[in-house]
Amino acid sequence: MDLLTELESLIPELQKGLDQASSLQDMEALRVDFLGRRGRLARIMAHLPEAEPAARPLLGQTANKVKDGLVGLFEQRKTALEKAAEAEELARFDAGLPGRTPQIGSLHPITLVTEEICSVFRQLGYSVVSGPEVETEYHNFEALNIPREHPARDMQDTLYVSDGVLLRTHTSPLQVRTMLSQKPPVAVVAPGRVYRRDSDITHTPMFHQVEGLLVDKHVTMADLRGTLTAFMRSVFGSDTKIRFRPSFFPFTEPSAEADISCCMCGGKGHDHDGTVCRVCKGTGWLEILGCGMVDPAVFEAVGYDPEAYTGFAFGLGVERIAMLKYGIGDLRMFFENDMRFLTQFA
Ligand code: 2NM
Repeated sequence: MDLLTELESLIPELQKGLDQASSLQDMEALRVDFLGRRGRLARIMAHLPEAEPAARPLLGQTANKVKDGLVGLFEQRKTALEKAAEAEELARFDAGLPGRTPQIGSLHPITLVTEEICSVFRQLGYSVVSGPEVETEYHNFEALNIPREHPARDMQDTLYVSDGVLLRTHTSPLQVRTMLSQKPPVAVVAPGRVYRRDSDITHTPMFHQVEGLLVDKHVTMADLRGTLTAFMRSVFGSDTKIRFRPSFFPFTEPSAEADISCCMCGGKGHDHDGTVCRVCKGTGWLEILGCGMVDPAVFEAVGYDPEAYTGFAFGLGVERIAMLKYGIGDLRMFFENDMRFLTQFA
């Protein structure tokens, strides 16, 4: 067979091969066989130098046409196969199947309770403030009238970063910063993480606090009592009983602790068959927060005139409030991030 006939026969031969090809892999095998570097077309063209010089231009032209023809046939068949594959996939696709439900997260109970507490005070006109967790000894202790010899300032109780720098042990430095940067009247709540060198089943080295501060002319202990009573009834229910007991804090005078009637046993201290309440231990009362009238020494430290202004402040632990509110018995629940626990707050 002469070269010209051989060249021209490639087209129908490829057509036959393509008619039998049923996959993209078959196609690739054919492509290598016909158009590859050692394929049929290349092998025929290797004989070109043996042809009569006069026949070569026609052979060259024909080779180019055949090559274009082969490539065209490939493209045509490939498009057809791809279309068929797509159609098959669409036939398998069931638009009526339910979608995959994405997992949606939920807020951590500590976030929920912090938000609830802050929103009560927002409604009372307070602003919510935040600030650094790494604090100076001045903002965390000195300005709050906590003396050098106070046990809280001991390396035993406080996590020091360096000399005079520490992880805040309460959120009060935020109130100090607020008072240093603005004149009265001041009404703020300060939520956030606090750190203490303490770790056992009922203490974690990091926990959450909300503290609040109101400073103005003529603020009295009646304002403290009314405000904190309204707050505690909003979080624990409007028929919650409240009592204040005297206490001591270096930054308030007088100071008090506020209790609510036990939200587990309703203040009775036991259940219907006389079993002692495990939450209030039979007392009928639960300690909720510490509070007091801001000590004049704190006002002096921040440059407020203690003759002109008075104020009240309070502080509470968010984990404790969340445990009482939701009946959680183990502090470690908040830090383990067990999905069985967390999804209950969705
Ligand atoms: C408490 C109890 C009583 C308190 C005082 C202040 C400040 F900055 F105004 F002096 N902030 N927080 C305070 C008062 C905190 O926590 C149990």
